[in-house]
Amino acid sequence: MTDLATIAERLDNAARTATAIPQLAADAGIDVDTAYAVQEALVGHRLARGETLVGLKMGLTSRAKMAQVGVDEVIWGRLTDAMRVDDGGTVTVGGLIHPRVEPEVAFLLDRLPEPGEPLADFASAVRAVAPALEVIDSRYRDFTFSLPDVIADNTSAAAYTIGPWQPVPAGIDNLGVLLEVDGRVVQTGSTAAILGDPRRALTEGVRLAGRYGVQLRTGWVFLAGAATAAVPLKPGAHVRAVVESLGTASLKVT
Ligand code: 0L1
Ligand code: MG
Repeated sequence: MTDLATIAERLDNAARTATAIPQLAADAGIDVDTAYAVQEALVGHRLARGETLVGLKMGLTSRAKMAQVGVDEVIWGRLTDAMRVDDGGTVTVGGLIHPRVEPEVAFLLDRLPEPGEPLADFASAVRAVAPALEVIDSRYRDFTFSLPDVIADNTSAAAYTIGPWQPVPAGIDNLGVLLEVDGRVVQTGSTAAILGDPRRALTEGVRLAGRYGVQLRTGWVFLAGAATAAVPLKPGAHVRAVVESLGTASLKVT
């Protein structure tokens, strides 16, 4: 049996050296709850290096994503300031293993939502909404993992870009979403793919974070999840998420 600290260290090393590792959870007998403890220890390495926790992300919030990775449960991970790439900024794939990118919706939290609060009240908990891109990069070989493995690996979080913040529109449950690479549409979807309504990702995030003792904070970013499957990120590419009524978020790849 490998202890949690050792697993967190191996995942941290894998990310820092951009080296894929074998899955760890099955051999170590790690269940979902324990995997979240590994995730906390893993992100603890980043915080010890001076990074700051700035938000949460939801993962596997769409059927397309669940099917893509063969897992059928919503998961959450932690975002730090160092993962953020300016809108229009650059991601270097050399520091990543096998990165993929996906279009998302981001919330800027205002007041702290209560677990169990009705969906309709959440508009008042959110200061602004934005189109976003998330770069994910599993630290596991072949981008293959079990549910506890991917949770321990901070849900594959690597980088994210937020487009211009917008006032919360009346409805965000069925906005068209495009993912473009070099001006060509490579994925199409709708915000409805995010648990039927991206606000539901927030209610789920509040519930799950509360279960694991994490309290969301005013000013935190919340990535609600992908509206389409993720696509591989290749050097030289210009990637853009277009979300109807919200605008665009983009990044370049070197
Ligand atoms: O953000 C996500 O939906 C990713 C969750 C982890 C699964 C994956 O790496 O695709
Ligand atoms: Mg994502």
